[in-house]
Amino acid sequence: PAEMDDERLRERLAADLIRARDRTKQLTDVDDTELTHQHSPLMSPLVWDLAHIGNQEELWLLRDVAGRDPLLPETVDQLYDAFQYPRKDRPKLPLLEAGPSRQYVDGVRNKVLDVLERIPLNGRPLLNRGFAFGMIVQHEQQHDETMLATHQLRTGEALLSAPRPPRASTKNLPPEVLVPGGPFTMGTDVEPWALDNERPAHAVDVPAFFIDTTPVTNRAYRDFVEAGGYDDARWWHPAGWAYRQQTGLSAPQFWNREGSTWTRRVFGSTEPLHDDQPVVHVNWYEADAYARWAGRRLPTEEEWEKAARFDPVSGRSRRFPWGDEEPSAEHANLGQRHLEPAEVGAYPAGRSALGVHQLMGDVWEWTSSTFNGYDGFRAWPYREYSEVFFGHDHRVLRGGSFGSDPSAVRATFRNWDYPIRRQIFSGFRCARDLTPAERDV
Ligand code: AVJ
Ligand code: FE
Repeated sequence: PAEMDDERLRERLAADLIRARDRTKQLTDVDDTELTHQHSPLMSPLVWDLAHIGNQEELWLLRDVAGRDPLLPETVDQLYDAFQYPRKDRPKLPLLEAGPSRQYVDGVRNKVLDVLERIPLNGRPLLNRGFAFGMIVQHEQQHDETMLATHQLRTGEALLSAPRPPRASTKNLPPEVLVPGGPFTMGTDVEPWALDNERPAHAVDVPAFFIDTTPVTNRAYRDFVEAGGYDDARWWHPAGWAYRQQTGLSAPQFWNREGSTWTRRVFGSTEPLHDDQPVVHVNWYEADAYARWAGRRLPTEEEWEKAARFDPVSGRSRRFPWGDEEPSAEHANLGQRHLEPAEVGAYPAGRSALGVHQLMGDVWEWTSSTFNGYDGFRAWPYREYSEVFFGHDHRVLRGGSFGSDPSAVRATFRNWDYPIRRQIFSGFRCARDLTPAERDV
């Protein structure tokens, strides 16, 4: 979307809207009981996500951009405001039923495609380079990832299928990569669809550190489990230990021990644990405890972004680890092309300038940082996207998962969640400081 003329931009936006909707349809192509049932108190019924997708689209593209009147009565409209009712209470609300929800989102979309053909794309800041449409594409894709997590939480037979992810093509990678000290540019002023919390671009001086070449694997994490890591308070953040005691967590979500072998439930089927895939469905406390056990730590958000974007030759920050081109199937496991992370070493073409692999896709990566605005942050276009979440105990996740669409992630993208959450497609990689001897070199 950077340097396109208006005609091409319109085509691109329409194509992205249609692609997002195809995915939404796939995720909601279930019978009415499945659609309206709540599969976990952590999640909305799928029918809420569906109508909420249409409602956000109506709010921004029909009411705001095109000046149209609301399509739903106020009493129904407000049910789709995420801040009115928590997820756990949503199934009890007088929501639109399955059929009317589908009709509503289709009706909104038809009108939006009409608006997109006519509206001047440079008339207002909100429309600059198609931002409002890009924001709505990303919003739909974000809820699609949320609905994908709901599918993973369902019990019963799988409703989704996809080909297996690629196997590792590069083995024997060095375990860690040195990221040299010095300033780099974090965040962005130019990325056309960047959300407010990714802005502004600013220099950050990051001392030298080592970062894992790949995300932590099931094999490595299982060693922690089998070494009794869940029973040793030494490795845990105090709040994490309290949570672990209270809940009895003993392994990542969806893991099962059968005798001496481990299996994992993946979208309705039970599979052997794949040693070389990144661990997924761990919360921040589990990631933090593993890192301490391994004599390491989680990277800060600054460190993660420097490892992903910094090009030591030009000194500039890239849009993606591999360069400025949009993600393709060779670069990263994104876009729900597969329903699980790929083995580490499966995406050599997606490595960063410094040689760090699989920063984008596969699993969201927990960082040690809490979620806040960068210096110079300005809420835009609405405070409820980011600002209302600042200053709480949310931790930042980076890089996107196999369930994140390429249109909704980039190396500046910031996700966040509570440190106890693990129904998201979350994993991590570790980092460490240089030893005194390494510092002297
Ligand atoms: C950025 C993924 C934390 O899904 O809760 C969706 C995105 N904001 N609707 C979320 C979002 C409003 C948000 N995350
Ligand atoms: Fe939303």
